[in-house]
Formats: sequence, structure tokens, C-alpha cells
Amino acid sequence: MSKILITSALPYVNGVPHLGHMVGCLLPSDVYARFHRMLGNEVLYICGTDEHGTPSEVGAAKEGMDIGEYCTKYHNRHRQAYKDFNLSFDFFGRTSSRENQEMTYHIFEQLDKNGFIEEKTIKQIFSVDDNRFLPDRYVTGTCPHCGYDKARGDQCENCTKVLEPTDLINPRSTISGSTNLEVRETKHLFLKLPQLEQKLAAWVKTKEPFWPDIAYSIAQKWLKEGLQERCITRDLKWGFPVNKAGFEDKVFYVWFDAPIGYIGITRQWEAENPADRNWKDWWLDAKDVRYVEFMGKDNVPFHSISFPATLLGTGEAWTMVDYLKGMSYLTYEGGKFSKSEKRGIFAEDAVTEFPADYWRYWLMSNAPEGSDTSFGFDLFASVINKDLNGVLGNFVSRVLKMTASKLGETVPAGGEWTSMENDLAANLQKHVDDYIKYMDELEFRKAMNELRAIWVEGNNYITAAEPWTVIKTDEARASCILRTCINLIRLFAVMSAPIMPQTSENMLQRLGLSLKNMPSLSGFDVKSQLQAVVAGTPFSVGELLFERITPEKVEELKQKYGSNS
Ligand code: B3M
Ligand code: ZN
Repeated sequence: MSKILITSALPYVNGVPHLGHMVGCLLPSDVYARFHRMLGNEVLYICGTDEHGTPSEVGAAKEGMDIGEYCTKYHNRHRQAYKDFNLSFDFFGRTSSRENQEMTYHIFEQLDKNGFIEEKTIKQIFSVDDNRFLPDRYVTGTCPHCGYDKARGDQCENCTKVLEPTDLINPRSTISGSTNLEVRETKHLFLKLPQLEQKLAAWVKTKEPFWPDIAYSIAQKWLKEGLQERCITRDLKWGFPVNKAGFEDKVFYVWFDAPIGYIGITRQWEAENPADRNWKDWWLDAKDVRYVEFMGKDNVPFHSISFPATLLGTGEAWTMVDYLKGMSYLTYEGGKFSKSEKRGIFAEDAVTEFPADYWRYWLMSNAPEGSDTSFGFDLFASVINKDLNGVLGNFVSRVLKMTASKLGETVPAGGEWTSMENDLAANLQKHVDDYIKYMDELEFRKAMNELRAIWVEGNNYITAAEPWTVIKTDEARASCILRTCINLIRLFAVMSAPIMPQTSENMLQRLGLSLKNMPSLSGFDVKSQLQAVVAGTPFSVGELLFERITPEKVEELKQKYGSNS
């Protein structure tokens, strides 16, 4: 049994998650966690809300709320949405927790003690009317390169040029619109990344055979360009106050305490039940732990460069990422999801339209692994109708209905396996082995193809074996075929469980079984597993597993959630 630590990038607390967030790291990490539990490994799966930074302050002000209460409100909304999607976190915490504060302070103190922190005075925009310094992206103005009048102080969205806020023509505060801005000097703390570069490069090098190409090449690109010192403090009220004399009125930058949040949240997990949990078993000197991180591709530099450098700088034996899965983006019909513009479907609405498994299946089948993918309701309906309703659902109802009506509601006895069943088992074994291999390699779309191929094998088998014809002349043979088909339902349920846990449970319940007592995926032997449900076992036919999504429903959804087509 191995110990697998899994983290999903911590979603910003402000705003609510849409399908793009779901598939960008949350859902794949859940599938991976479920898969490893089914392999019999010891899994710790951690996530939580990323709560600091200006967007929380601005969001709270907009709603006229206290920031802490605002964060609690949205933390709970995230938590509910993930519960509805059946994400199986061992713990879903918060970066604003006391445990994370302690962790952040400890790591900062170590870095400071080891000489990796430097004080510098920088120039920043101060908004007199807002009575505060403005983070770069909260200064808006006209882009000096292309004339776009809503360019942000860090980057122009129109021409993508990277900017300094002082480059902008007619700058104004994004918060209040005030143009009464001044450039003021302010003292900040910097992480001396150049001094950590060698150590970091040596560490990255050890990852070359293991990290996926995009992650490794992003890290290499940053190292090649040479690392810059990074400012880790901000002039904000909301955040952890800096634990260093002279800096008490500043807070740590959100990207400093957010990744430390993985550790802080594990401490929250321990605090809930200190008797049988120990965060250090996973994070400190934990040589038996394999650590896998999931994130959107834009987060890769933080996870492959700044966070590892932060940990290396402490001189302590922290668990560092072994495999880093960076996902591309899911768009809504090629564009952005936007709650305010009513474009696209958000997680909390999605589950009111269809059960979570419909979404989980579609999202994993279309996961943006290599390049970006796009969600549209036509495509969604066609996949659900074809794969889930047509292939999987249809097989389950056909088999159970036919058996019940011809032979009664217990698994039929009689007949022996023929070469047909042996061939079925051999073909399935190949797909099962590949499915497990791809899941283990985090190649989700390839794994999904294998899962579909497993269902298709079952359909091909029943079509070729024709139990509906055979039963007229040879009941024993028909019984053997249908018994094998019932066993296929069990096998489908086991294989589908990481992706569609509720559907799997539902399929097993019909056979009086449950996921809790299913065999491990490790060393899964199809031949014996296809004979596990024995003659005489009672079953129930049950309802259709999936509803067919009609063209009318598709139209209704497009109206409701915005569509160009
Ligand atoms: N909240 C950014 C994001 O959601 C950030 C991730 C933090 S992971 C430590 O894209
Ligand atoms: Zn521009």
C-alpha cells in the first residue's frame, strides 16, 4: 500500500465555480483520489478556498459585508457545490485558518533566518480617495500600445502587453473610479529567488523523467530566463499581518500563503481529530508519500517554481510535488463563462438540471488535457444520449428486464462458459489493464476511451450471443449468457466508479451489492470477476439509469444559460 497525497489548486473564494473550474483541477483530482482508494492505497485528498487578496476585499465591499463573513458565505457555497458534485475531499479547509497562519509564519521565519528575505523600497500607486495603495490590477487606464481604454495595470487584455501601472494613460482606481492617484514609496519584503535558483534547478532536474512535458518545460523556461526577486507582502488590510518588526501594517501576498495552505489545511484536518491524524506523516520528513498536484496551466509556475523554492529555502524536509498535472481551459462555446453576463453553466445550477454523474462523465470525457476544449449543450446532449443512455444504460436495463421476464428475478443457473465468454474475458482484460494504466498515468481522456470500450465489449457480446433467440431452444445456454451479462453490470460499475460514483452504486444496488465491498482494482482479474455474482442471487430491474436529453430540453437549456447557436 502506498501513501498518495493529492491536492487540487485552491479556488478563489470570491465568485462561484463554473464547469471550467470543475474540470480544471477539482474533478480530475477527485477521480484520481477515488481511483487510488480503489487500488487500495492510502489517500489524503486536500482542498479548500483561497481567501486572501484584493478580490475578496472588493467583493465584500460590493456586497456591503464584513470580509470574514463574506469569505464564510462563499466558502460555504463552494463547499456545497463540491458536495453536490460528489468530490470526495478528505478535508476542505480555508487558507484564512489559524492553522495556516501558524504555518505561514513558521515558513516565513525559516526563510528570514536563512537569509532569503530582503527589504526593498518600491514605488506604488496610492489612491487618495480610497485611502489605500492599489494593487497593479486595480489600476485601470488607456493602454499606451494599442489605445484600449480598459487596460489593467498589470497587463492589457486587448494586446496582451505586460504593463506597469505607471505606463497607463489617464489612470484611475478600479475600485472607486477616482483619478486622484499618487505614486508613493512603500517598503516591502522580497523572497530572494535568485539565491535559491541553483538548488531549485537541481531539484527540477530530478523531475524530468516524471513531470509531464508542459510542467517541465514551463519550469525550465522560467529557470532559463533567470529568477527575479519576488515581493511577498502587500499594503492591504485583509490577509495575515506580516510577523516582522516594521512590517506589521502589511500582510502577506495571497500567492505566498495560498500554497502553504495545502499544509495549513492538512493541519486543520488533524485539528478536527488529533487522535488518529498527524499532518506531519504527510508533509514533514514523509519519505513514503507520493505527492500529486492538480491545477490549471496558469498556476504551473507558482507550483513548479515559487512554492518549491519557498519550501527549499526553509532548509526543512517538506514533501515536494512528485507529479504536477496542469490542465488547459474549458470554454463555454469558445468564450468565457460569466455569471454577470449569464453565459455558461455554473456548478450549483448544473446539478439542478441533471445528476452530477452526467456532468462528471461529460467533463472527464472532454477534459482539456492537451489543448482547450469547449462546452456546448448540443455536444453535451449527444454524448449523454450516445454513451450513457445508449451504451451503458441500455445494456443494464436490457439485461435485467430480459432476465426478469424470461427467467425470474434471481441470477439464472445453468450452462458453462464457452469460447465466447473466454474471448470476452480476454478482450476485456486488455481494456481493463489499459484503463488502469492510463488512470495511473493521469491520462484521463485515454482512460475514458478505455472505459467506453469496456462498455462496448459488453454490448458486442450480448449482440453476438443473442440470448433472446437462444432461450427458445436452449435455456441453460441463455442462462449462462445472461448470468455473464449480469456480471458485466457489476464489472462496469466497478470500472465506472471513479468517474460516476452514484451511478455505480445504483447499478450495484440492483444486485444487492455496494462499492464498499468491491475488489481492489490492483490485479483485477476479469475472468474470475465475471463469475463473482453467482446463480441464485436476487436482483431488481430498477429504473432507467439515464434519461435521454431531448432537443426541446437542449433548447430550453440554451435559453436559460445563454448560447450563440
Ligand atoms: N487560487 C488561483 C486559481 O484559482 C489560485 C490557486 C491557488 S493554489 C495554491 O487559479
Ligand atoms: Zn493594449
